[in-house]
Amino acid sequence: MSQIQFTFGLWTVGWPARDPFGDATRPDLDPIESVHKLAELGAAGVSFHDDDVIPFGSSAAERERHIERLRKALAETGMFVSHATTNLFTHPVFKEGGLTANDRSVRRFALRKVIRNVDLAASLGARTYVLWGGREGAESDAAKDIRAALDRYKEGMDLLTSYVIEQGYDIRFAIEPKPNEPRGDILLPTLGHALAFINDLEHPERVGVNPETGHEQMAGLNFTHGIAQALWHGKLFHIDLNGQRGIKYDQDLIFGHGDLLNAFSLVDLLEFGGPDGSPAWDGPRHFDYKPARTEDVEGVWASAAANMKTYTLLRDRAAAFRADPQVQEALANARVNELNTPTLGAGETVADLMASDADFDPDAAGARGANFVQLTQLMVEHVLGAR
Ligand code: GLT
Ligand code: MN
Ligand code: MN
Ligand code: MN
Repeated sequence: MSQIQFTFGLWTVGWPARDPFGDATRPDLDPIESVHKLAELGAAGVSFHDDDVIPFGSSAAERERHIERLRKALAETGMFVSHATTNLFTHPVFKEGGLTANDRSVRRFALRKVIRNVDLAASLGARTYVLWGGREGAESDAAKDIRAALDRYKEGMDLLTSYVIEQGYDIRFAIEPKPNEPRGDILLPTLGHALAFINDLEHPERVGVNPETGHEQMAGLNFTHGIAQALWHGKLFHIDLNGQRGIKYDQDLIFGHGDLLNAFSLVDLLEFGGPDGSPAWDGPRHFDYKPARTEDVEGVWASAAANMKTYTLLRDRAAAFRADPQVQEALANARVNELNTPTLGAGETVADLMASDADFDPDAAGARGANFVQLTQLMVEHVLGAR
């Protein structure tokens, strides 16, 4: 099987494990060293926020120096830029939002920050630019006019897409939904909200989604279903893989350390869900997780490797699942393939459909088992390595 391209956010391994209740448990890492370390571990690329490589408030000369170091590390390691994005959430200026802050001067500042980093992203060959609107939201229903906020979000997206088109950049934008945290309620809280919003943009073809496993699962949603729908719309532009256990704070666990069965079905979809079992997704397998606060720096690198190992193991398990004759039989028993047959025959009319009523016995069909559970059990046995 072909080599999978794994990529990591530089902020993931670089998280010093400061949380709302406690100080950092690890030292800050030099992002440039992280590029080298991830390359050694077998990753193919990295993603970054402007502030991950160019500390907020850097002078023009410092900025150039930081960019030069990154360029050099990428050249030395052969790593590519999986996506670039903007930090519109750490500095207090963004406490009430970036592109949708009530304060117009903040919105203008946020747009300048994005545009500056889009230029950098283009110069580094990035083809995807992510927008995670963690601070775009509110805690008070009365304090945010949601329709006006969506107008301003659209205004920002329209400006950015027009800008990359004018500049001739080969860049597409990917919106990353999240229901809450850090804001009490975030705008575009799920994949579905984001997909609907994209339809109303000036250049919808330049905008897709960057869904994160845990963010959909925080909303109680099935991540595999969400990714399948994003693929169906042709809107999966990037992906953030991690783990989450149910509806609670954003855990950002290692991939597979949350809902393992959902991780299995996701890998099966990404790797084998295309025509004739080809991959359904040809972009990078990108991890956005947080090395647990309990671990030291060595543990950080072990956790980075664990993401890739778990993904690869699940890919192998999914291949075995598909090759198992008993699974094939169970798929047939569950009529999985029949769903690909159009509901009406070629040339059939509504009258033909209505006339077919006599051929069908709803009581008999209702009494028939659908045979779904056997497939779940086979999936569990494959995941457990019992088959
Ligand atoms: C932040 C967030 C992630 C986003 C990153 C992109 S930043 O760490 O929690 O889910 O993908 O801005
Ligand atoms: Mn997250
Ligand atoms: Mn993410
Ligand atoms: Mn995150």
